[in-house]
Amino acid sequence: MSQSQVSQGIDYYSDSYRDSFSRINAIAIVGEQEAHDNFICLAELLPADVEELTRLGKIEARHRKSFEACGRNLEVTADLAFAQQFFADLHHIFQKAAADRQTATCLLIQSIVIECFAIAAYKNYIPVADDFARKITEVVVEDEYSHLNFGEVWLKANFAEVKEELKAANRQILPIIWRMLNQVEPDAKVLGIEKQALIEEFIARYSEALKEIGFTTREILQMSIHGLI
Ligand code: Y39
Ligand code: Y39
Ligand code: FE
Ligand code: FE
Ligand code: FE
Repeated sequence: MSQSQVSQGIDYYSDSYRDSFSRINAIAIVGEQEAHDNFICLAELLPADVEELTRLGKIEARHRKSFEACGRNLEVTADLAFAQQFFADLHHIFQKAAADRQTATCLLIQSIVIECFAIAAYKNYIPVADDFARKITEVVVEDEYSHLNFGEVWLKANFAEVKEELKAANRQILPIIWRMLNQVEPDAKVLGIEKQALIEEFIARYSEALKEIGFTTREILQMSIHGLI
């Protein structure tokens, strides 16, 4: 791409764009690495699905490489330490749930919540991305829908046994996602992504997933409110 690509009023090579991109790009890189690790961990919890989960883990590793290329293309050094911090709370909740063999909680974190977060972010990034990153993100977001599907199918098949665990996990996780959203907002805005649009897409994807798993509309509303309190 040309060094001076400017579209929709965004100067991809300005200092302020590249400063914000160093954090958002790092969130995508570290997020994809976390997603890889989480699917490998889930493969141990769900031996029956080891092949499929290993396959999903490999796709996440490929996503990480794709986003590393997006950073190189803009000559940005990703702020990986910032991103590790950004994911730390979610990381530790996942680790503890895995140690306690709470498979449904682990699936809710990775295959539902983080995937909805990824879809909300990527879908809103595509229209404002530079040419190189846009093409990459269009491919990545299609994969994320299939990752979401894996969690939906498993949790739906085991709904009666995991329902209460999911409600408790939702209560623990949503406030963290909300904090993450607020933390990313200023940098997302510099990239041309509005917080309102992120929230709308997240809630749309998340409620759709909860409905698919088996929750009633009333339960979904209750669970959303619990995320706020
Ligand atoms: O399953 C996945 O691939 C998820 C880990 C990835 C989430 C990455 C989140 C990126 C958020 C970027 C913020 C843009 C506003
Ligand atoms: O009403 C609700 O369910 C809100 C608590 C939940 C937070 C929504 C967080 C949206 C995060 C989107 C992040 C996309 C990068
Ligand atoms: Fe991914
Ligand atoms: Fe760790
Ligand atoms: Fe994914």
